[in-house]
Amino acid sequence: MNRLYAVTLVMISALALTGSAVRADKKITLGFAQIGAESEWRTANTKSIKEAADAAGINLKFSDAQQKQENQIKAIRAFIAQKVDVIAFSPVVETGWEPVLKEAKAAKIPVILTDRAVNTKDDSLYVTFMGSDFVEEGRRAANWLVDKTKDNPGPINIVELQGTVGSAPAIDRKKGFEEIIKDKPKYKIIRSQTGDFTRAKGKEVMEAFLKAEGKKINVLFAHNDDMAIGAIQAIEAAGMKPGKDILIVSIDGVKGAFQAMMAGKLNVSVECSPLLGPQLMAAVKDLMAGKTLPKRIVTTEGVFPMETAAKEFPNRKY
Ligand code: GYE
Repeated sequence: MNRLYAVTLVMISALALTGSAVRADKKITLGFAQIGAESEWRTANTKSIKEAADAAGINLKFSDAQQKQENQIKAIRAFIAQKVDVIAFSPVVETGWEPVLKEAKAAKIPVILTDRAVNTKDDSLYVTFMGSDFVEEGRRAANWLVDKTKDNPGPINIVELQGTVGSAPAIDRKKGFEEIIKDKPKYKIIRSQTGDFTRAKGKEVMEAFLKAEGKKINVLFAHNDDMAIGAIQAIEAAGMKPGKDILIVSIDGVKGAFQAMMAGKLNVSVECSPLLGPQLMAAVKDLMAGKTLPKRIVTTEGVFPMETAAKEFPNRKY
C-alpha cells in the first residue's frame, strides 16, 4: 500500500513537472496589425516591434494594412481564426472597431492598442492603450510657436497639414494646438487640409496652399515630419525659404526632421516616440503571466527646436 502510494506520488510530480516545462516552453504568439508604411515614424515603429519580439522570444505574426481599415479588420479576424495568444494593433482611424473587438473578446483573446486609440464607450474591448499623448503634442507645438513669435504683433497666418482623417493623432494634435491659440487672436489658421501623414501628399497640399495664399503664409503646422518635409520641397519650388519666410512646426522627431533642422529648413519637431516594441513585448508577457495591466501606458517625450538639432542628432534612434 505504502509503495503504491509512493510510486503514485512520484508519477504525479513527474507529470506536474513535464506539464509546467511544456507551458514554459510554449512560445507566446502575438498577432500585430500594423497601419502601413506611410512615414519614417511608422517604419521605425515596425522595426522596433519586430526586433523586440525577436529579443523577447515571442512568435510574431505581422500584417501591413496599407493604411486601410478594412485590411486591418481582416488581419485581426485572421489572428482570431489562428487562435493567437494576444492581438495588438495601431488603429488607423478611431471609429468602427466594435464588431471585430467583440469577436476577439468572445474568443477570449486579449487586445492591446498601441500608438493610436479607438473611440468606443466599451473600454472592456481592450486591455490597455499604450502610446503618446497627442493632445499634449499639439499643445507643445503651439506653445513653441507662441513663445517664438511673442514679440511679433501679428497677424500670424498659419496653414495646417492634418494627418489621416479620423485618426487619433490628427484629431488630438489639432485639438491641442487650437486649445493654446484660441484665446490669442493674432494667430489664425487660414487653411487646413489633410496630407494623410505622407511626404507626397504634404507636398501636394502645400503647393495648393501656396497657390491660394502665397506670401500671406507665415507658419506651417504639420501633424508629422514627413508632411513637413514634403512641404519644404513645395516651399522651395515656390521660391521661398522654409524655416525663414515660413516657420515650420512639426511632430515626431524622426531623423529626416533633424536633418532638415540642421539645414535650417525646419524650426522645431515635437517628439513622438515610435519605439514601442520593448514596452509592448513586456506587456504581452505580463498578460500571459496573469498580471493586470494599467489601462493607459503613456510614452515619455521631449521638444527639439532647430538650435538643439546638431547636438541631439547622434543620439537619435529613429
Ligand atoms: O505621427 C505619423 C504616423 O500614429 C503617432 O502616424 C503616429 C503617427 C505619426 O504616420 O508620422
